[in-house]
This record gives sequence, structure tokens and C-alpha cells, in this order.
Amino acid sequence: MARRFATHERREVAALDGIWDFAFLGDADPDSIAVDRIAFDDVMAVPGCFDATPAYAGKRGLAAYRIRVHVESGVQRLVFDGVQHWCRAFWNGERIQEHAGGFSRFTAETEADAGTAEIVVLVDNRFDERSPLHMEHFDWYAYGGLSRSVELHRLGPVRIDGLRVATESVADRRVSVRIDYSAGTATQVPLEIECDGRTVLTEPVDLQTSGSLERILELPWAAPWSPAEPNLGILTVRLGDDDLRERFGLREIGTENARITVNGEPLTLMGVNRHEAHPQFGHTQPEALLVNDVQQLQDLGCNFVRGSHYPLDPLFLDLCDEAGILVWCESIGWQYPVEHLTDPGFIEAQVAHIDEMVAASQNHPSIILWGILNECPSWSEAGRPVYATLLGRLRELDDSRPVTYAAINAHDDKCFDLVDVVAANTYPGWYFGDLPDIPGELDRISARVDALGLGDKPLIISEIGAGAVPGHVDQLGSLWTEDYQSRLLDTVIGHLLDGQDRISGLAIWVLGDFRTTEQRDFLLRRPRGVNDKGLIDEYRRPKLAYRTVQGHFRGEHGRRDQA
Ligand code: ADA
Repeated sequence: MARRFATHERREVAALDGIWDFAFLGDADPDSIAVDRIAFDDVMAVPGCFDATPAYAGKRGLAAYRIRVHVESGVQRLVFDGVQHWCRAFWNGERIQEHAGGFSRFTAETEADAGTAEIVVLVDNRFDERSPLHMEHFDWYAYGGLSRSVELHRLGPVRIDGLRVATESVADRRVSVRIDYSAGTATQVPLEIECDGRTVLTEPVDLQTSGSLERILELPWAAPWSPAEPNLGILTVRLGDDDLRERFGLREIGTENARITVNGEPLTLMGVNRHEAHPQFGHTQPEALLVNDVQQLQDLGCNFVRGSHYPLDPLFLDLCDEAGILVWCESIGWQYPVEHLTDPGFIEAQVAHIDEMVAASQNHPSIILWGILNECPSWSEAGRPVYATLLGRLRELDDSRPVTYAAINAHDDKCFDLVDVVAANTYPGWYFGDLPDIPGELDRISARVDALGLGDKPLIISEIGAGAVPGHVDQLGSLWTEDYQSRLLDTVIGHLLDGQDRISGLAIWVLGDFRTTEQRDFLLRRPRGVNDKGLIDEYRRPKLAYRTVQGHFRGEHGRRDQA
């Protein structure tokens, strides 16, 4: 997959991105498909979303993708960076993997003889019980397809399955490294770790059939990562004949006096939410689009972006690491009903998805917050155990970052005590009240959090905004005009800059316009079928509010002024 560094030097890796054979099978039941008899009558780009192309626009159903590859004998690992949103993978007709849930990396393995192999992936974008994480009422269009890159890795008997690099101490330039491995049998192999071209460790290690190796490394030359100085290091691990490279940043995230800190420096987060969507590419994020988006985040003066509402493209995270943009990364969720949240199958799927999110993204220094379950029933007693379970899982996997969720109604919320950072979505001046009500609403949220005895926790307004149909103006500056959106955001940011310092983070809803669900009640509230609360439209053209926000963010809260 397109990354900003090579992830392997020794391991044989083939990028399978390109044009695959394609067939749209529509309403078919995947269990009834004879994979060797599919009539592949079309082609499709990988990565890509078939239902964002003109020929299959808006289609829901089963689709089949096929590619033929030449392989040497041995264990083959397919690495999928994201498939929307259910799939079943076949290797020469044999089923090797099934996966539900888009936006997260998973793998499929098989042992193969040398020769040409045929890989077929059945992909389904329908909403049903096979995909408990995806629901039709979400306020975004759930595009289908092999939406992110696919790679084929050839593995030897000893394989590195995962690598975690975590800062132990910035002052002492110390990191901990955990290498997850598997080996056919118990064996002894050399372990070498190199950082920034210097060998930092060489030793023989005894491996079991699978396990983890943990080491502490001193890297006296390494410069810390911060938003102002986003210094990055590259760590190469070689274990037997396998290897894995990861990029990391030496930095510590904390919370202190109701603020998030990076390397002990308190921050005010000023930024936006961002969806990974484009009218022509669906959830696929072409490299040029990612560069565009990061440039616009920088141009706006954002030091913060919330990846709403699912795990992010690895290349976007690479670019944020380099730009020093701080990221809130969250698991998929959007107003799941209580019954959904309390279903054990759903919880199991969320835990698996969180595990995949953390495994794929944990080494990005730009990620300063893990989040879960956007706007779900954290207001209900029934929801509380789910929040406790999922936040607990995040802490278990990674105790180096604070955890949070965006609450739909801060005034009734019942789970704020479970998080490290409190976050509230609110739409004064849009879904309720008028422009003059905005300051009072922000102050009331702050007061409620303090009244709960949580005055020491940072508080982020994780969504706030207004719809603006691109180019729409009128003499009154009424709802849906660019002018109204601009005035609303001016009022919000103006209040926060005018001494409201209880709130230490803001993520405006939203960077770019994006297509919403096809559900009729939604469409009636979303002109053009688009959620148009963007500062830019879906083709990234700035609206009036872009300049307003930029004026504020680049002034007192300019990105480079932080940390
Ligand atoms: C919610 C939700 C967003 C979006 C927004 C809106 O806050 O979290 O995903 O739907 O409302 O535009 O109404």
C-alpha cells in the first residue's frame, strides 16, 4: 500500500493494486455462488468503490473481484487495508477468509504451490446481519468495494505479525518495542533491530510457535516529535529471514489541568472532523486527494483533525505524522440504537474492529486520542457497560493515549466518568436555538461536566456546525446560506477565543461535504443528498466559512504556535 516508507526490505511483497476483473452479482446469496463459474464481464480499479463508478452508481449487492498472480511456493498472506463492508476471499477456488466491517486492515493466509494463482474476493455492501457494524441510517453513504490497497506477502517459517513501538520516556529517549511473531516450530533465530540506520540490538532469540518479544531501546540521537517539530524515526526489525519497518515519533500524550498535553506542553486543539469520501471515488482516497486534504488542513491552520467516524487511511495518518497534525482516531459508529449496542454479536464485532484499528494505527505519533461509538446511547444505563467494555479494550491494547467518545447529548450523558477526555457534539444555532444561543450552550456543557466532578478532564466540542449549500446566498443570510454557516462558526470560535477556556478542543463539523445515506427522511434534510456542513464542498472548493475559520485558526491559535 502506498505508504511514506517501505515496510519491508527482505519479505517479498507484491502490490495488487491496479485493475481487477469484476462482476456485479446483485441480489445473490454469497453461499449460492460457484466461484469458478462467475462470468467476469467487467473491470474495476483496486483500490476503488464500485458503486461510486457511473456503471454501478448506487448499487447494493454482491460483487466479485478477480486477479491472477504468479507465486513461488510457500505461505501467502493477503493483506487487505479495507473492504466495504463484508467479504469472502478465495485462493484457487478455496475459501480462505471472511471479514465484516470496512475501514480496517485484515489478512488472509494460505499455503500455495508455485504457479499462477487466482484470487477471487466476493464483496457485499448490503446492510444485513453479516455486517453488524454497518447500518443504513448512518449519515454517510456506505460505498462498497476493495476500497483500500491489497498486498500479497510471501512468508517463511518465521514471520513478524505485528510491531508496536511506544515511547517510554521522551527525556531519556527511550522506547519499548513489542514484536509479535509466529514460527512453524520452536526455533532459535537472530533478532536485529536498526533505528535510523544504526544497529541498536543484535542477539539470538528462542522462539515458540507464536509469541511476542519485548525490548527497551535507548535512542539518544532521536529528536522528539511534536506538532511544531514532527521528527520521525524509522525502526527496522529483522527476525530470522523476515523483517518489518515502522515509523514512529518519540512523544508522550497526557492530560493535565483539563488539557491534553504533548510532551508535557498543554494544547488547545483547533480543527475539524473529516470524512473519507469523494463523489467519484467513494471511500477510496487517491494519493492526490490525501495530499490535497492535508494541505487544506494546514492552510486552515488546523492543529487537529477528528477522523469521523471510522479508522483512517494509513497514508492519511502518515501525512498527518509528517505535518504535525494531531488526530482523534475512532472505531466505526453512528447512533446505533440501544438494542444493537447490547447485542453480544455486535460487541464482539466492535472489539475485533477495535483490535484491527489499533494494530494498524498504533505507531502513528499523530494519533493522540482513541475514540469509540459516535453519538451512541451513552445517555442510557443499558449503554454504559458497552462503553466500559470498549474503552477498557482500548486501554488494554494501548495505555499510552487517552480515550474518549463523542456524546450526542452532554446534558444527559451517563458515561463521561469512563473517559480521559470528555467530548460533546452540539448544534446550537442549527438543530436548536439561534446564533445568540451558542455561547450559553457551550458554557452549559462546560458547567455540566464540572458539576459531575470532572473538572480536571479536558473537554472537546467534537462537532458543531451548520449546513451551507455551496454557492447559495440570499439577502437575509438565512439557513443553508454560506453566510449563515460562516456567522455561526465565527460565533463559536469567537466565544472560545474570548476567554472560554474550559473547552480546550474544537472539531468543527466538517471539513468537506459528503454524500449521505439514501434513506428518505435523511435526504429530505440534506439538500443534494449531501451533508453540506463542510468548510469545503465535496470537490474541495472552499466556502465562505473556510476563510472565517482560517482567520481565527491562523491567528491566535495558529498550528505552529502550539507545543
Ligand atoms: C451528528 C453526527 C454527524 C453528522 C451531524 C449532522 O453530530 O455525529 O455524523 O450526522 O450530526 O450533520 O447532523
